[in-house]
Amino acid sequence: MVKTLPNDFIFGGATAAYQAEGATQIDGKGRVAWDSYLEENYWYRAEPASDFYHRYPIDLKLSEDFGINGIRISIAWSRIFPTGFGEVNPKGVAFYHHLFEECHKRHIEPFVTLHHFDTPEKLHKNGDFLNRDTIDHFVAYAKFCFEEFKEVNYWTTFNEIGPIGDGQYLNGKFPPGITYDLEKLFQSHHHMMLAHAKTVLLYKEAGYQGEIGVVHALPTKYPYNPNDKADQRAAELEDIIHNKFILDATFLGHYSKETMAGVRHILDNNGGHLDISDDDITILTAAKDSNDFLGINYYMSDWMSAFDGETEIVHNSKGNKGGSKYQINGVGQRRFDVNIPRSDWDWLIYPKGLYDQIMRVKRDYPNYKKIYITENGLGYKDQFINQTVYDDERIDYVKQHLEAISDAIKDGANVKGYFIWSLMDVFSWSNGYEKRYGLFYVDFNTQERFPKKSAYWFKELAKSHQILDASSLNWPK
Ligand code: BGP
Repeated sequence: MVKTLPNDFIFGGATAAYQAEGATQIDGKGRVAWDSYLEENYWYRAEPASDFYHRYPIDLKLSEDFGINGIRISIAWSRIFPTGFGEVNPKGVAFYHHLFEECHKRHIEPFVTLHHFDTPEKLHKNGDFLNRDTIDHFVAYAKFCFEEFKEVNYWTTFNEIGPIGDGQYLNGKFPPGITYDLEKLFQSHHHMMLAHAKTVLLYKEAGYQGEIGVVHALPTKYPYNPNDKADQRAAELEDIIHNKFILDATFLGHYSKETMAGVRHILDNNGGHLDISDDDITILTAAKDSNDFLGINYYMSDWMSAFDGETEIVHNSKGNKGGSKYQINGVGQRRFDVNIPRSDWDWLIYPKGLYDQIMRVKRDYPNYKKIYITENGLGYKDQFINQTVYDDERIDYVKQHLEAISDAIKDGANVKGYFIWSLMDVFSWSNGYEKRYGLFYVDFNTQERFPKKSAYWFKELAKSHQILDASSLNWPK
């Protein structure tokens, strides 16, 4: 039987300022840590990206034409406050007013993220979110945006506090490129969660009419051998690092006994000590019931076995299947010898993991209110043929994940929308322009857009709310 999605469901596309806008050095934008980091470590740059800074009217027109009624956009902090605080840059403010106006003109609801990986360079150099001053600067920036952009109805504080910490302090693929430092990882998670909680409190206390939430990436973690106690523990510990620590902070307002026991075990093995004060917990507790929604980004699951050897993480950034390695002393090792399809970048494709993750939030954090799937999609080396991309693999990936969402809704979860990553092709933080996700193909030389087969499929989906096969699609190519 064909599965369906509710009438009021949002069919959205997701973007992020740094990956989409380009225009990094104009109109008063301040530098971000990524500007030099890409130059020093990668083969691509944030220019031209998808030139969204100039071409957003085209992308929004296409979105409307293809049935999309929601868009995730992030504000580049350093367009508003070039150094992270102090003087406001009026051109940055004007740009976002125009962008939001165009969204509404096209009947596309903007879901606006305040921070999507792009801390201003000056704050980054001062320790980024390891420095508690950054929390205050973030809250001040958020306050400015709430006052200024009254046309925004949906705010997200942070995109993916988990992967930011991973990239910065665990696998070292994000600036400042530190590896295997689990103390910094948890401390940064904690400070970002504090910044989130303070911002939510401020928003609610000021009585703004819109909604506010946070977006977490929640990859589901399973034991490699489900009957092996040590593998079960490895999955639990991995889950604490990537999911449970930040979910606890969001919805419990403290870190549960099991979470803290896991964190202590991880830090005993890897060194480190956390600074979490009673005052911090008071703030988290005060905010825990004020999240209007949780955004879940879900791409993959992992299978874990116990591991006590030397920590080593190898990132497969070029899409050479089989190139990844991930093992943390006293935590576990990711296993790839499982019978699960995987992408060229070694992401294990498991739609049931999304169902399980949604149901876990419903079960363990019953004060979650509602969920949007704020990112999901397939990174692929698209072939551009006949002015389009025959991306049946992507359609199949999205279809299976939407079916998992439909099942979760049937089983009582309150999921209100789905934003495909990504709306149009953008570059990938640590994998460049070759890893494409978009509904709209972008020729990065000319910046022309071409709807892929998946865009036509998504249009049908948004119209009918039925999750159909790619083969049933009637499309012009
Ligand atoms: C999420 C980010 C996005 C996007 C996506 C795909 O972590 O929020 O910005 O990049 O993942 O990941 P990647 O680009 O690494 O393939």
